[in-house]
This record gives sequence, C-alpha cells and structure tokens, in this order.
Amino acid sequence: MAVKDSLNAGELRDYYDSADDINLTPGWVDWGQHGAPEIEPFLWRWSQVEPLVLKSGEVVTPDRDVERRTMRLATPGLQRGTTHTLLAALQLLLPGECAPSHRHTPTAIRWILTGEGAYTTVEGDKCAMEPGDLILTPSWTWHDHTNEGSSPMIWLDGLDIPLVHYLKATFFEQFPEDTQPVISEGDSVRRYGAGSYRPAWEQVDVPYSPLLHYKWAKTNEALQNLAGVNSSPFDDVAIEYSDPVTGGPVLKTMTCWIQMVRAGVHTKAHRHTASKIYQVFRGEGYSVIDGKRFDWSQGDFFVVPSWAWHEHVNESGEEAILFSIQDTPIMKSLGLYREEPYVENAGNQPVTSRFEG
Ligand code: 1HN
Repeated sequence: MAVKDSLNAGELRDYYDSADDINLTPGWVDWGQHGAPEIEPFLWRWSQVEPLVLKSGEVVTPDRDVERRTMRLATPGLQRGTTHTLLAALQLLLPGECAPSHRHTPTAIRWILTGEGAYTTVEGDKCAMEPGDLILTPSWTWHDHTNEGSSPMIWLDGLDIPLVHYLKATFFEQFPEDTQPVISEGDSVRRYGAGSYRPAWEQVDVPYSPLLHYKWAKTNEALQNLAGVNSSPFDDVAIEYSDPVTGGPVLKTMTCWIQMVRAGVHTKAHRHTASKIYQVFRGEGYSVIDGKRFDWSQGDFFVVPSWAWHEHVNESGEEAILFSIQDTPIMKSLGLYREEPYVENAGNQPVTSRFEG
C-alpha cells in the first residue's frame, strides 16, 4: 500500500486518534469490519416445520397485541430476514379466527399451502385462499385474514421487511375495526385475471398490479402449456407471475416464480445477484448450491443466497413444482443485477458436501 513513511509509528497513531476524535476514518486502513454477513444456503423440512407451526396455535392468538401468528424461516446469521432483503414466514389461522386488518409500507405476498375456507381481504376485495394461490398485498394496502372454514389454514408470507427496514421506511397502521368492509369478492380476478384481456375503458389508478390474486388452476395451466414447448437451461420450465398492466414483476421489490423441474432433468448451474426463497409445492429432487447438495421433497423450503451457484435436479419419475420469491426487481431497478453461467465441468458443479439439517 502507498502509505508514506514521513510519519513515525507514534505520529501515525496520534494522527489516526485525532481523526477518530472528530469522527473521521481513513478509507485506506482495513479495520476488519467490512462486508455484510455471509448468508449460507439453508433448507427447512416440512415434516419438521408443520408440527411446530400447528403447535403455535396453542401458544398465541392473532389479536391486536400479536397481529399475526407467524414463524420466520430464520436463516442462520440473519437477525431479521430469510435473505438480507426478504423475509419468509409461515402463518397459521385456525377455524373461526381473524388476523385483524392493518397496512404497512413493507410489501407482502401469500403463497397458500394447506387448508380451506379462509380468505384474505385486500383493499376491500375478498380473496378466497386455496392451496397454490398467490395473493398480493402491495405496500400500504389494507389487509386482514379470516378463517371461515373448519380446518387450520397455513400459508407462506413473503415480505421485503429487511430491505424496507434498512431503508428506514417502515410505517404501520391498524384499521379501526378488526376487519375492513368487504366491497367485492374476487373482482380483481374477474377484471384482470384473463391475462391479455382487460377492461377497455378502465384506467388503472393504483400504483401496483390491479390483479391481486393468481389462482392455482390458471397458474398450473400456464406451466403445463409452457412445459410442452420450451424450457430454460438453468431453471427448466419457469414462469414469472406478471402484472397484467406493466407486463413486469408483480411487485416493485419482489418477483414470484412458479417452476417445473421435469422428470429426469438436471439443469445447468448459474449465479446471480438476486436471492431466492423456494417452496417445494410438489415432487422431489435436489439442488446443488455452492457445491452442497440439498435434497428436497414436497413442502420443504430452501434459500439460495445472492451470488451462490445453483442447479436443480429431478431424478424421480414425476414432475417437481417449485414456487419462489426473489428480490430481482430491486437489483434490476438499481442496475445491480448480474448473472453468470457456470462454465467448467459442462455446466455442473462438483458436489462436495450434503446438507444434513
Ligand atoms: C404481516 O403483517 C403479515 O399481514 C404476515 O399477514 C407476516 C411478518 C412480519 C411482519 C408483518 C400479514 C408478517 C407481517
């Protein structure tokens, strides 16, 4: 390093001390405090998660003190999120319960896992929750959840809480009543759920996707249709849910994918600056993340950190379907998105260890 020797060691120390006294820090000295914590890839097994999530029903009720009964997928090393930008949590709502109405600047998605008979109301539109549905709660939209059915309902919540917290833009407000008035039932789907067919006279006057609810039947149809014609070398058959007006990602900070790894497929590895949280909706297989093998089966969750090499493998005879949330829109809007293929070894990483959990 080009540090001159005109000052002796004592004079240099005095100089640094006097700078420190007035809160100036030399940029050329490595004080050993640089860099964000390394995030390791991680996996949660549904067989272990589900009983503990169901048990949370005996521990708390989602009243105004608690607001939501959630269990975070807590990646080791992270105080707050599941990645450095996104938080994923499992929420349980028992029959007869209501998680009261509120809104917050962090944006959320719900990916419905198990149960029936519950609904979420988003800005007055009542959305019936069924497994495989994706429901959006854009920043600052009122939302509450009610279980009118007879079985416990569990879903995955995905929020950009760590990012919004870091940006010091977290605001939260409670609705004056437990539930907001229901104005319509499924209208966002009836108006905007037909993809390229949209109301001719309507101006979309909300700063988010007017489609708030992506139903599983339609998602699956799109996935099966695409599987018949084309696939990506890195992700096999992958669909990005989109905002029907912009054609872009469903939310400003998060994008969601549904992806099929067909029977017998072994994708090529790549890495990108976006990070991803996956849920295995159906099937079984494994992913190799930075040389470590993560075996997964239906219901499991796993996280692919930013810039980690990853590839997916399905050696079973059945298709595997993966849902994911990703922070790609953040990286792209800031001009920080990068992607790189793994070129050695015909595009596949050597497996050097296995995740035991
Ligand atoms: C939240 O408001 C919900 O509205 C779910 O259902 C999960 C996790 C952390 C903070 C707020 C919801 C949440 C959350």
